[in-house]
Parts: sequence; C-alpha cells; structure tokens
Amino acid sequence: MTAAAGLFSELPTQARIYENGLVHVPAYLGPGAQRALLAEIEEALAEAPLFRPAMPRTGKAFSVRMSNCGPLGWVSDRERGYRYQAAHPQTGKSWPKIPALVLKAWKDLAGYPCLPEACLINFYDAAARMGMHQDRDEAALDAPVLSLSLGSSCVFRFGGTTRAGKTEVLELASGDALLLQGAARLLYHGVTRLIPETSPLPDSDLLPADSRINLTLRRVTRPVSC
Ligand SMILES: O=C(O)CCC(=O)C(=O)O
Ligand SMILES: [Mn+2]
Repeated sequence: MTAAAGLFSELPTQARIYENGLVHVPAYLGPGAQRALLAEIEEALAEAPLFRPAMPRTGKAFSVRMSNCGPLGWVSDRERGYRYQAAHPQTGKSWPKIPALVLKAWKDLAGYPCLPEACLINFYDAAARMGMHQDRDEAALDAPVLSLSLGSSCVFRFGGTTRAGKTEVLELASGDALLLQGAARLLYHGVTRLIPETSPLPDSDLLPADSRINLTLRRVTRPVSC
C-alpha cells in the first residue's frame, strides 16, 4: 500500500480527492472547534502580531497580512526574499507554539510521521488576494501542506505544476481543510477573492465581517528522525 493510499483510507468521509491528489475536506472543523481555534490564534497573535510582508526585489506590499507559530515562520521582504526564520521580523522574538488543535489536524489528516515546523497565519480583509504561486521554500517536499480556513469563504484557484495551463476553482469555507500532497504538492494555487457575507463566525476584532484567516502547516526541514 502506498503512503497516499494509507492517507486516503484515514480521511473523513466527506473528503473530496481530486485526480491530481489535492484533498479538500469540507467542514473538517465544526462550529465549536472553529471558535476554539480562533481563540488559540488570538493568543498567538498577541505574542506575534500580524505584519505585512513585501515581495522580493520590488518591495511591493502583500495585500494579505501574516504571522506564524512554530519553530520556524515564513517571511518575505525586499532585501532577503522568501525564507523561513526562527524569529518575528518586527519583534525579534521566537514564534509562539503551534496551537494544539492545529497539531491535531496535522496528525488527523497529513499522513506524515513528523510534526510540522511552521504554521503560517494569513489574514485576508475583504480586498486581499493571494497571487498564483507554488509552496516550494521547504526542503521537505515529501511532506504535505495542510491548510485550515476560518471566517469568510474564498475562491481558491489551482492549476498544474507550471504557471501556464488550465486552472480550476473551489470554494474554501470556514472549517474546511485542504491538503496539497503527493502530485498536488507543487501545484500553482492562489486566492482570487473572498465571498461576502459567508462567515458563520460572529464578528470580532480579530475576525471582522468579510475577513478570513487561513493557516498553512508546513514541514520545512527534511527530518532525520521523528
Ligand atoms: O489562503 C489560502 O487558502 C492559501 C494560502 C497559501 O497558499 C499560502 O499561504 O501559501
Ligand atoms: Mn501557498
């Protein structure tokens, strides 16, 4: 049995597995778990506030604000580009621990023996987008990238492993999980737009109406053992 077959046999029954290996698990987190996760993210952001990354070379600001949890965090700026580092770029402090509920999702869904090292927190307001890109700053490309979404639904676009070619969309709603794994690990993907008035969570300072938080969990370094 391949690792992928092992993974697929463990997935929740509502999981949709695309031909390319992309796995969408609608409503992986129920309403109570979504609220509990939001509270864990609030604690993490109190220690590691959202910052606005910039594109390498051009210095163009991202429309998404970000922070991280875990031993490593993903950052980007004009001078040094995309990278993982152990400290917040503004406070200089270590990133907070990955919340327990997030680690549980990794253990439930990732089908990977070692723990993730980075949990990127993306915050989208109504106007934010994420351009088409591959997640390829990790040495451990055998590990999946697991994403969890909270708040407004979004239009998530994905294509193939080159920039050219056909793309498809799917809607990611609050509580959904998505796995970029196997042949889908290096798919180009991005967020086209948020869908207004779709958040099932109450408005709050952390997650106002028409905004979205997405967490992506990554194994960065190749494990020696775990
Ligand atoms: O927000 C999302 O659903 C995607 C985020 C993403 O692709 C990333 O952080 O690399
Ligand atoms: Mn990505």
